[in-house]
Amino acid sequence: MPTLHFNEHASPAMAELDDGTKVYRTCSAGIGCHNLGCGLKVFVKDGKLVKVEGDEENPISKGRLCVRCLTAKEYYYHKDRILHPMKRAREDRGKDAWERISWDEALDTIIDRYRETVDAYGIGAVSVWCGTGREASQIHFQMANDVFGTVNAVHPNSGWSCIVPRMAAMLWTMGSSYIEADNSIGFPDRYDDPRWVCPNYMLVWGRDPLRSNPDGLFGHSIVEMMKLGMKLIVADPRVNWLATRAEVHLQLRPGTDGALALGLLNVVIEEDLYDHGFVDAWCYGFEQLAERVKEYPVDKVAAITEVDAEDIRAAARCIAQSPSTLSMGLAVDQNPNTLQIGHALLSLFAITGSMDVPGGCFMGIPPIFAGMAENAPTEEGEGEPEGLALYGNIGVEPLGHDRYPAMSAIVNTTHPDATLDVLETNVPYKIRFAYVFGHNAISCMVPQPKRWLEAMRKIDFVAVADLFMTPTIMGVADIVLPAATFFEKEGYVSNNNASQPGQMGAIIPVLEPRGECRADLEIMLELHRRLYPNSAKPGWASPADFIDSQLGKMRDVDASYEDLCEHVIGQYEIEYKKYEKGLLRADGTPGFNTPTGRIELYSTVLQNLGDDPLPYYIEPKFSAVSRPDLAAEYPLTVTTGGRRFTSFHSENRQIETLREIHPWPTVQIHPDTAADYGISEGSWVYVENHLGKVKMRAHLTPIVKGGVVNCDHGWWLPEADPENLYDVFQVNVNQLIPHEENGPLGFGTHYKSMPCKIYRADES
Ligand SMILES: Nc1nc2c(c(=O)[nH]1)N[C@H]1C(S)=C(S)[C@@H](COP(=O)(O)OP(=O)(O)OC[C@H]3O[C@@H](n4cnc5c(=O)[nH]c(N)nc54)[C@H](O)[C@@H]3O)O[C@H]1N2
Ligand SMILES: Nc1nc2c(c(=O)[nH]1)N[C@H]1C(S)=C(S)[C@@H](COP(=O)(O)OP(=O)(O)OC[C@H]3O[C@@H](n4cnc5c(=O)[nH]c(N)nc54)[C@H](O)[C@@H]3O)O[C@H]1N2
Ligand SMILES: [Mo]
Repeated sequence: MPTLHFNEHASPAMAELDDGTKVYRTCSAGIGCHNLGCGLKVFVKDGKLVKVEGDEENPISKGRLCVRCLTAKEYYYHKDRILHPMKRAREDRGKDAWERISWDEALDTIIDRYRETVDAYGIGAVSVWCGTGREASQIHFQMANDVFGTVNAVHPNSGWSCIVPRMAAMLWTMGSSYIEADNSIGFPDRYDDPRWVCPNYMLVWGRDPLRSNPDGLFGHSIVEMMKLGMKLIVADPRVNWLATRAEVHLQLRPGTDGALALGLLNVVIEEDLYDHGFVDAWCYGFEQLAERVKEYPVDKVAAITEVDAEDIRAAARCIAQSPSTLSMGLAVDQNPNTLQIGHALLSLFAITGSMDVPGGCFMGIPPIFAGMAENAPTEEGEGEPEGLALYGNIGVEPLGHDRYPAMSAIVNTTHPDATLDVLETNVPYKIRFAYVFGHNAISCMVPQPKRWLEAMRKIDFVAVADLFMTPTIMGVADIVLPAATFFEKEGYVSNNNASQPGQMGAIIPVLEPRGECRADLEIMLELHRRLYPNSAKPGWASPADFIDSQLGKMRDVDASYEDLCEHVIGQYEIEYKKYEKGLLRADGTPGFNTPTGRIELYSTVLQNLGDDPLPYYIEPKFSAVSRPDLAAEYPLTVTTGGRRFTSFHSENRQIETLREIHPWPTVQIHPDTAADYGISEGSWVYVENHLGKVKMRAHLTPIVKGGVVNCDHGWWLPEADPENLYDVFQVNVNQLIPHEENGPLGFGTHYKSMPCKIYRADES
């Protein structure tokens, strides 16, 4: 039985209008996005892009589209797109001194420099860098391993503070891959399916899904479920749209999430609101957890978090009404307390009987079943990444895993912060070669970006593939490759690699590549061909071939790229209550995929990794409580990164319509706080702390908590001087974020809770 469901009544993948305009149905993989696969109708006439609209027949987005896709025409035709490969002499790094070259010269140079590096210094000197949410990030680890033969895949997000800490908590304590709020995404008739139950409550924690559509949750599905009766509890220092509609808004002091989560557990256990049957049958360590949460009585938690004690009690009583569900976001990761916050929140939903039930928290298929471990070699050596095997790198650990061994247990990249240490010290060895794709470190991902810029400049050779020039390219690259948009290439989108129920959608090339642009996958296959001319590796002949082989590895996805192209989108279901049916464990027995076979409220995995097996609270390291000395000079708290519709990280800053909507880097300030500092609406201000300062425009709004300011992230000014790196160091808030202040196992950091002061720019 095929598990991928295609709607046989849907419109064809392409229809022709009377005037000859072709209307293609396809899915979006961006203009930078989280792989949800919003449905698009792309209107093309005489080979020219006319407009993009939402596809009403897409079962997830149902015709809705955000402003980034609606302005995709501006993006595709933008005058600043990189259209040809280019080179620059190493001594000209930082200068706008590019020379156009052919693809052959670009690829040969990359290969020559790669071979020279490996011959002279060994494979360790090679690194492959990537960001998030684009095709490149789908293939990053695999290409580092297979094509470049290195274990040093770099994703330099301090403390891997994006999804990975949440996934670690999910895997280690619940034995699950990604756990998402059940929004009936896999059923063709969605909310009408009788197997689905509407959650009583959704706890939205440090996430703004209406804007971010993150990690497999199409934000608007929350609104759809609210219309069906679901109520909200929101934990966020800002009154975002969802918070204004919540039964209880827990407007916590940034970074105190751990205390709040433990306080909620305290109420649920103290008031006996938990599901005794489920706890007795399926949970491990309840007594110890109950002891631990006694350390977090509500009044103490209220004092730590600045949330009213009655609100904490009220929220806990709501959440305990099973089935309820959890939508937790980036604020969980961007905190050194991250694993404990994740563990505590998941435990809350476990003991109240909302784990893996209809309308609860949907447990993902463990990686062993989901094809996510695709690059793991078998015992026979089959499927070993060609490059890794050639260089004897099988089993070698990426940089930084000696210091942070827990990283190895969840992800195949170097430890982000340890990577900067290696670059700065050349210990244990110097990194000399970097291939970078889909990633703009200096504007967006790294904290203390001036340090990273200097450190990356020490790398002997850097090649970057991107669609636009960026501060990172201008600062460090020697070769630039022109990347293709999703209009110009083959691809697919899936919900967490089919470990969650959801959709599998085709990205269909509907336009000729502009200039000499090429898809990242195509570039990688070409490098592979040139590096391994005798390779007959199945699945590496063409992008479509590669996509077929990827789909083939996913559980039960019995479709080819051609099938996807024909039907545009398919959905697949995954069962509820998998723990009762033996669907979570490799041995096929009922239970959870943890060492004890139960949900581990007391985590034997965390214990083995050297951390406390029970959740606990860490006060943010630079808060007024921890550092009164800093607070004297920097009395406010800055939180960063709340998503905007108009940008995907540092992308889209050159799109005129989007800049018209949101023209400048902005800091949101409560009007009372602004009045204290004589700041008026629209004025330019500095936000500063002991690490650096940044200039932004003030927006006075009561949606931020008093004493807290919220800064945009990912800013640079494409219109500014390239040789001043597009003013990135005036506007990139990451100058206020510290390097390597991670949690005990190396996860999380302070992107969302740092001290600062704020003053008018004309006063400086
Ligand atoms: N202060 C603060 N900093 C943050 C965050 C925050 O909340 N606060 N969020 C963090 C998070 S969660 C993340 S994931 C990181 C993201 O950081 P990054 O993933 O590095 O994101 P971008 O800066 O947008 O860089 C992506 C680059 O890829 C290019 N690009 C787009 N599509 C393609 C493509 O198909 N091929 C190629 N080759 N290039 C392409 C874009 O033009 C852009 O230059 O930022 C982190 N930084
Ligand atoms: N348009 C757009 N969409 C995106 C992205 C983008 O750049 N633009 N980036 C993508 C990526 S890579 C990611 S990881 C996701 C992230 O998307 P989300 O998980 O939604 O994360 P954010 O938007 O950073 O923040 C969500 C909320 O956290 C709140 N918050 C701030 N500090 C704290 C705190 O200390 N505790 C709590 N509980 N809440 C806090 C903010 O006020 C904000 O409302 O979005 C993805 N989607
Ligand atoms: Mo992210």
